[in-house]
Amino acid sequence: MKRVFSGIQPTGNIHLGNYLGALRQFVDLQKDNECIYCIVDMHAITVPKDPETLKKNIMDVAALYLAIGIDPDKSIVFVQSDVPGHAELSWILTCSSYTGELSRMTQYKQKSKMQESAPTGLFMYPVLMAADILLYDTNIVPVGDDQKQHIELTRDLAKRVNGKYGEDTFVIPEGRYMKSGARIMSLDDPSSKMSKSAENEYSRIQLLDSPSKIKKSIMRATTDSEGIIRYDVENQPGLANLLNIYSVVTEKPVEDIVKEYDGKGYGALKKDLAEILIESLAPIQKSYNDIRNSDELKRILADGAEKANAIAEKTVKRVKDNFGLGNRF
Ligand code: AQP
Repeated sequence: MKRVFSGIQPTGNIHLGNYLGALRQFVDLQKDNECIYCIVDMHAITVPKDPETLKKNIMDVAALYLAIGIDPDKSIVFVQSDVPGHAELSWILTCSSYTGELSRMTQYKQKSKMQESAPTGLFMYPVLMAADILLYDTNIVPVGDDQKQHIELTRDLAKRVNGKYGEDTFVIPEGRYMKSGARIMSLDDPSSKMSKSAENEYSRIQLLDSPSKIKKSIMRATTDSEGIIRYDVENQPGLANLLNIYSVVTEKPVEDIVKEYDGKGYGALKKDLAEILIESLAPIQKSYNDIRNSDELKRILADGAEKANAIAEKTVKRVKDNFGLGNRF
């Protein structure tokens, strides 16, 4: 059995990109692997957060994890800051990383631009992410396309440490990306990815959106003035994004959808896509509402933290031994 690890930030507004790019694979991977799914709250504070909102968002993500089909009897579900090993390993890895490689990270460059002095947490984000993954001797990391660079950095750090401190220090993980859906674009600007923090709420479909919000977002989605339905990412990126979403959700090939809507216009495609999304998100929303306020949720997270901690402690001990740290060998 392979070990799978991934996480999502409790920053609210979990959207279709998060679902189709990452969360969807979390469920499938449970069948044949030992899965560990984390709510990465320490990543969320790289940008200051209101404590009450953060607490609520953590429980929201936990409920969503279960609502989409993550089974706590099969997978470990827990909150990152409940396991001290993440912070501990993050420091050890920091000492093997370089400012040059961290400043080349695209996400850091995007999030820190326009700021005279960027928050250090934002800069260190990829090292904490590497610690999250390496702490569990992870083999597979299911993530969206936008995380490829961070996964490569994790692999580089692990190999660098292994070369210096012993090949048994870290297991080298691999990223797992969806063939389709790995990058869902924003509905109002198809040149950037769909994102939780975008100001315009109609730029994304959130998993808990009402039917009317879903309809509005899709009907308003940016397309083009060509008026011809075809899949052309370069010249008709907005339409291509809608076709992509349609294809991933219905599991129909894009070419079949293009044929089906030939001559029908964008309006018909958008109307049907909105209905499809409303229908496919309804069961997730129903289970979410059943689970969100149950006492069971806290128990599942406490149980998950205990199991995660048991694995993490062993890794931290091994890594500290290899580095010559501590006095409890
Ligand atoms: N648009 C996307 N398409 C496909 N996958 C995506 N992911 C995010 N956006 C898309 C994947 O979702 C997982 C969880 O993401 P996260 O919450 O840890 O962080 P993120 O990538 O920073 O998400 P957002 O929505 O883009 O948030 P903001 O706006 O705060 O930056 C990851 O596996 C990610 O690849």
